[in-house]
Amino acid sequence: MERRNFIKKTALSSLTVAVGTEIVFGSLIPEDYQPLALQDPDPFTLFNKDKEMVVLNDKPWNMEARAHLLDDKVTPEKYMFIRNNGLIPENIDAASWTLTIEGEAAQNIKTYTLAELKSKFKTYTYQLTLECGGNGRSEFDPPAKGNQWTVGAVSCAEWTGVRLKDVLEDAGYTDKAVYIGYHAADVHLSRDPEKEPISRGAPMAKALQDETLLAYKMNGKEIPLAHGYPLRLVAGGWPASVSGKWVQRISIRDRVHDGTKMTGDAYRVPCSPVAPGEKVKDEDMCIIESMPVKSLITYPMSGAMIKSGQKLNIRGHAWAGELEVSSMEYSIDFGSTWQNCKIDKPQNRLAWQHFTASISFPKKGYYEVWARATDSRGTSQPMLLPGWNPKGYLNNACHRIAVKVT
Ligand SMILES: Nc1nc2c(c(=O)[nH]1)N[C@H]1C(S)=C(S)[C@@H](COP(=O)(O)O)O[C@H]1N2
Ligand SMILES: [Mo]
Repeated sequence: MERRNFIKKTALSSLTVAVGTEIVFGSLIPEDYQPLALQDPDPFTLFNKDKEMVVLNDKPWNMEARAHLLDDKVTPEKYMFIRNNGLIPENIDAASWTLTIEGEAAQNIKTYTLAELKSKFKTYTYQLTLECGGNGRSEFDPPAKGNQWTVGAVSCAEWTGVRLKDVLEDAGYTDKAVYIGYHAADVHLSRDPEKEPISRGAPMAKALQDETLLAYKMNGKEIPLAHGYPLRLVAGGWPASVSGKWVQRISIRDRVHDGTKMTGDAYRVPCSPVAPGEKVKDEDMCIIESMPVKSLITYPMSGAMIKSGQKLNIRGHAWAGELEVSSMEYSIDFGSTWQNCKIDKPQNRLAWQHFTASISFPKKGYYEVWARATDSRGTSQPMLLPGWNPKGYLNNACHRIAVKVT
């Protein structure tokens, strides 16, 4: 009888408060059991996301936007995808948060508080495009393991912080420096404190770019918890995995950083093209650097209906990793012919660019609008799929929407 009285009275009363009504048979709830009503918190409320966002995984949390949700010129928090490799750190205290610069090629090991970073270094604000290396993975065949992102693992928010370059120069580094690697506060899914969920980085040249930030604000406010509060590395134009959230340490390495998800086949593609399904040895896989040219039609939604004789005004964004998008076109005949869109200059380097077009259709019926961007080196998006790769990265195929003219 003793053993059946599983739950303590005090615990029961707090559960009752949380559930908002009497828990009939509450005294029989096994110890350490969490009633369903308190499990699986609504992820949209939890992360301030719009209900139209799509949850791909809850352990860890991964969530993507749909194309039409990315219509804003600067992506608001509610439409920003979340990609976590581990568990979001808990009980963050920004007042005691520090960033340490260290590593084989660091002149000094130096630790800064957030307040020191903010007061010691000049502040910069940039719009920066962050796209997950696996965005578009769901279209590859044979399929690749991992989150089946469609088109929505991309964002362009406005980030404010100090330049990584200024901090690295303040700490000092030797001529042995080739790479930086980040170490962050998130927790491995196994909860093993010895393991890091992810620890990636970038060559010194990228680390020292003007736009590579240690950011403490997103869209003019403190960075939301899911996106790296209170301090985040932001390296626009590269796979977003380089932009370490919750960053606590930056190592200045004398070799290519070999942290978690830097080695093996992670965030790598075959150095030269392979046939779909082909096995590729790790040593024949190369680290992804600048992301490829890509675009997204954010208005209207696929499935738009318009009246015959009416023009359709489309809009969206285009980006090209480290490069600029130099031209933007659309096709209504499955890629046989292409017409120009109007494309704006980026707000700053590494920000996505906005395009518009006003489209006439020759007669009633079903159409698809395909959009194609070309970068400043003359490389265009592939119409259907780019080269297959084992991990399903870098799908920059033309985005398409269906339109009916009635
Ligand atoms: N510390 C830490 N940083 C991280 C990650 C992570 O799991 N932990 N995920 C990376 C990956 S793979 C991506 S695509 C981006 C996603 O950024 P977001 O969730 O702010 O959109 O964060 C990167 N930075
Ligand atoms: Mo990613």
